[in-house]
Amino acid sequence: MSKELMEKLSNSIADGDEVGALQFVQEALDAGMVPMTILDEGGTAGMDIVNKRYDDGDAYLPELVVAGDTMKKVVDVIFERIEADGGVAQKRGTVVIAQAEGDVHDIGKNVVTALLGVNGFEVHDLGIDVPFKRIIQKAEEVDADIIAQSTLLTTSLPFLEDVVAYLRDTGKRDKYFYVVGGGPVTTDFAKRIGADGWGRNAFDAVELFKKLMTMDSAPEETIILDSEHQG
Ligand code: B12
Repeated sequence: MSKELMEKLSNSIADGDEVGALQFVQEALDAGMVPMTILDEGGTAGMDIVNKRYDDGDAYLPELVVAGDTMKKVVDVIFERIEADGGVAQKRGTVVIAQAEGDVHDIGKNVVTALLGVNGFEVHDLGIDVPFKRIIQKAEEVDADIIAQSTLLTTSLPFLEDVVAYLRDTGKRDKYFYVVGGGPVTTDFAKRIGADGWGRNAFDAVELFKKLMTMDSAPEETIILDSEHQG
């Protein structure tokens, strides 16, 4: 039953059918499904469907935009429910997060931001297409513990490298943990640029951030959290 419902949800997201998508999310919540499972099995799956259509030439950018907007509404409803279900624990740490320069994708980053928020992190989300120096400025301003960058575009990868280089060159590398994620950001890339952590998805991001907050200094090797490909 829940599989069928998740299929209906992912198809309505892929079709950009907001009314249908919100109805199926509500049905799933009413049936007692775990909100983050709905997001993963219905929401992210829907983005993969429209992406396949795009790759196959059966959908174009407008369809991606409409599907993206529908997904955002679904994300909002799910996080309203998560927040209503339980209060935030004690503050765990301060995070500055941004989508890399040149990149306007923000659904995945928003999911990470929201999940960190309900897990007790104070999150300063700078949005999309953010020049790396602005991220560092904000981290200084709010005395952040963790700087997190996301990108879905291969062409924006160099801007992730710039953050580490700039922090190193200005003697500030040890002040912050630096973590990265998003489609084209491979574990090898994260290791090569000397990031402190990499997470596959928003769940991994939360576990990664919690782990870093237990550490006094940067880990010797990049911490990789990948709940989808364990052992
Ligand atoms: C929706 C979408 C769009 C929408 C974005 C709407 C929005 N507001 O975000 C629109 C239509 C605007 C768009 C535009 C473009 N897109 Co687009 N888009 C997608 C699509 C289909 C889905 C992305 C998505 O939302 N996924 C769902 C979310 C929940 O998953 P996610 O982003 O991966 O995030 C999760 C993890 O990655 C991780 N994570 C993310 N960030 C972080 C950060 C940290 C620190 C951690 C630990 C984890 C983490 O956790 C998240 C939650 O679990 C993808 C294909 C795909 N399946 O990924 C293509 C895709 C990303 N787009 C692509 C391209 C090429 C473009 C365009 C250049 C197209 C064009 N010709 O104009 C433009 C880019 C414009 C720009 N300058 O940025 C390519 C990128 C290829 C590449 N590697 O460079 C993709 C992969 C499609 C493809 N197969 O070619 N796009």
